[in-house]
This record gives sequence, structure tokens and C-alpha cells, in this order.
Amino acid sequence: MESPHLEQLEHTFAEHYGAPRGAYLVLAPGRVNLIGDHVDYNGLSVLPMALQRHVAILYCERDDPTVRIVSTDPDYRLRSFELGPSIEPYPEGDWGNYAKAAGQALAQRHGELRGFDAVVHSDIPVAAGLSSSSALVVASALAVLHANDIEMEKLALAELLAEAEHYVGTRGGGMDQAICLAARRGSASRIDFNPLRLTAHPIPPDWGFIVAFSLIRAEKSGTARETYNLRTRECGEALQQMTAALGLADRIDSYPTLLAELPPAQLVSRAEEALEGTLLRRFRHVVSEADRVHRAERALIDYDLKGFGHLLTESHQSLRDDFEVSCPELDELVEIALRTGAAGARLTGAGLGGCVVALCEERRVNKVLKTLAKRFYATRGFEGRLEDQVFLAEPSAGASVAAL
Ligand code: NG1
Repeated sequence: MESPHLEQLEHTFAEHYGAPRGAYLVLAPGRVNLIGDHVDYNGLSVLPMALQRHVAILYCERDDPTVRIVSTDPDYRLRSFELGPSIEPYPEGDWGNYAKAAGQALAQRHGELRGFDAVVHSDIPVAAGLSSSSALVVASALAVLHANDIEMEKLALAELLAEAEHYVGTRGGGMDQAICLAARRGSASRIDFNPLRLTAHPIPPDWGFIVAFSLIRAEKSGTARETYNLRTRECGEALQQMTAALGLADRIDSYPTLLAELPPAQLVSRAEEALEGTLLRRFRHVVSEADRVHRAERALIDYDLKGFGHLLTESHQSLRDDFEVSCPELDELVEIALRTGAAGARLTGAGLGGCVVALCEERRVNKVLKTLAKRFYATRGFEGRLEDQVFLAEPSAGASVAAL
């Protein structure tokens, strides 16, 4: 297995722990969600694909339960802890909590565990809605499992880790861990929950998905997390009020069962009578987004670029106006992409900063990339590596572990 950052990983390893012996390399990809945001924690399907950007962990196992982990990025300093069923978290926002989240969940499931010395390198932009945090949780978990010769089925592990990541304080859904572990190269996957399952659909060869960062970080340790958790509660309240208004409260307690009862358009018009204000808007987003995911899956199967693009743009409007998780920079990126010939564009992931995803015909990709560079990044005087902010997404495979 190749990692373009192997030298850097080995160098940092040697600096902290001495020469690596019997080393393994774990790669866990980031993801871009094509459509279906803020629905996974409501039990509804999503349609993401894994990216060509990864969290890479180079590790050597130890013969005690200690985990030492450091990053090639000097902002993330060495962390050291013991694996066990009840691990005291670091202060909120500390990067070591992602490794602890994985370690605690696996110790609860598998008992006593051996630890490792590890170095992390990531080329997934942080706090950008591309799931760098779940990639770190998944990569840490695979290192723990592999160091202990434990095999776990991918989807069982994804379910365990979705729950495990709540350790860092976000009440997230299960999309990120599932796509990170079980993505298929060349495809996007529809993910269904309860029970968790993935259905892969090839991305047509002449479709290009561009990912562009708004330069606004949506830090999961700050206000973005509060807003995220607030949205999860609002969705629950909206559901309760709707089922009560429809006289279904005794037998319907989830969005999927409600959507099995009444079609989305009917639910939206009933909600417009029964709910108001914030809860109406949240409910309308969730139910209409669920419908868009199914229509987008159909459009993907039919190679219907225009139809898929249209749904992306509708999803953005819904996330902006009804779910209120956009921001001016995301809206501007979407507009530039659409004006330059993208078939559709939307914010992707949790929002409040982070990235947009835009769909274009392959022959238009360069023009859209160039225009974004000129109209968005150059006007802000951006001077860093542009290819880290705006790039063409390659539908990639899920996480892997290999001996070096
Ligand atoms: P990002 O965009 O990576 O913060 C979060 C959740 C997802 C999903 C999306 C919104 C976590 C780990 N991830 O992703 O489960 O709810 O927001 O669709 O909390």
C-alpha cells in the first residue's frame, strides 16, 4: 500500500519513538456527501462517496495497553493514554479524544487490549465537512484491532464507531464511519440505517464532483457543535409534534416509519398546517431531503446529470433557508459554480462553514475550478496551496491496513 506521506510519517515516528519495527500503515479516507445532509441522525438514507484524501496512521504495536500518538502537524502534539473501558477524556476540543473514543469503545467490546506507538498524517482539510474526525476515529480503531489480531465485520465496526464518536460530544449520525470503512472505489453509496447497509452505485465517467472549501472552519468543539446538537433536538421535537397532530403518536416514533405512512409532499403540506416557525422549517428540510436522496439515487443510476444537479441545488436551498446551516461564503461558492456552468451545487456535511460540492460535466471541470480560484480565493487574497481548498473528488475505496 502506498502513502505519499510515508517518508514524513517515518521521520516523525523515528523522532518520537526510534526507528519503526514491524510497522503497519492504516489509511482512512475522508468523504464528500453528495446529498442527504442532516438526515442520517434521523435514521434516513444518505448518498456519500469516499475521497482520495486520507488520515494515515503509521503504527508499531506495543506489549502493554499504552497508546502514544503524535501528528506530523506540530499543532497536534503527542498524546499518551491507556486503553480500557473507561478512559478519562482530554479537555474539550483536544485531538487526542478521537483516538480515545475508538480505544474506549473497543476495550468495552473486546476486553484487555494491547496499545501502539503511532504517527498520524492527514491531508483531509480539518473542520471542513469532509469528515476528517471520523477518519481519525476509524484509523485509530483499525490500528487497535489490527494490533490485537481482532477481526470485526465492517458494518458492525461502523455502527460501534458511530456511537463511540459521541465521546467527543457531537450527537452525530452514522454516515461518516460507514462510508469511511465500506466505500467502493469508483462509486458513491446509498447508506441506509437500522440496520446499516450500503448500496454502491458507479459514478458515471463523465461526471465531475468539485469540492471547494469556504475557508470557514466549522469547529466541532465550538458553536458549530452546539448548533449541530440543537438541530438534532429540533428534528426530534418536530417529529413528536407532527405525529401527535396526525394522531399517529402511539405507533410512529421515527422519520422512516412516518415516511412509510405518508408521501413526502403530503407530509410537508400537513406540516404547514400543524407546525410553525423553526420546527416547521426543520421538518420540511428533513422530509424533503429524504425525498431528494431517493430521486438523486435514481438520477445517478440513469446517468441523469441535469436531474442530479437540480436536486443538489434544491438541497442547498433547503439547508440554507429551512435548516439554516449555510453561511454567505458557502452561498457564494454555490452561486459561482452555478453561474460557471455546474449542473448543481450545495453545501456538504454539517454546514456552518466547511465545503460545497458541485457537479459538472467533465469538460466543464477546469473552467469551474479556474473561476472558483479567481472569483472566490483570489478575491480573498488566499495564498496557501489552492489544491487543498478546491479539487476534483475521486470516488475512492474505504479504509485499509497493510504491513510496511
Ligand atoms: P461533518 O460534516 O463531517 O461534520 C456531520 C455528522 C454526520 C452528518 C453530517 C450532516 C459527525 C461525525 N458527522 O458531519 O453524521 O450528520 O454532519 O449531514 O457528527
